[in-house]
Amino acid sequence: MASIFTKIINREIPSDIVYEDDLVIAFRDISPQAPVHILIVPKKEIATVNDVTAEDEMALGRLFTAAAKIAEENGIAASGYRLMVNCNEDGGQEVFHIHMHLLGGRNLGPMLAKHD
Ligand code: DGP
Repeated sequence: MASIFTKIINREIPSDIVYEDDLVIAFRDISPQAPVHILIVPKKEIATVNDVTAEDEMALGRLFTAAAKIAEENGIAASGYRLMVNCNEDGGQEVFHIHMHLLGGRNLGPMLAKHD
């Protein structure tokens, strides 16, 4: 079954798309955790980082090129931002189609929540 992000890529589900090229698409997260929260997604449906192969390197490298462009366009390149990729349960992954979170527009604080 197609992932929810494949449905966004195919325009079967609406989203606020901010960038698209031959290999990746980027759209605003439905539940933003920061003033700028954009998901950058390879068009190829790869479930998790564990499923990445060498043939995916071009598309996955493109996530960074796109992130830099999108950060600049959203005015957060100089102030800074965080790029995040979650994997499986302990990583907090909810959508099993690899994606990079681009978060910024405020100071994001420590990288991880503190736990005992
Ligand atoms: P992760 O936990 O890393 O798998 O993040 C999944 C993100 O996807 C989460 O921040 C919410 C977002 N999301 C889930 N469904 C949709 C959707 O239908 N549209 C958009 N724009 N974002 C979605």
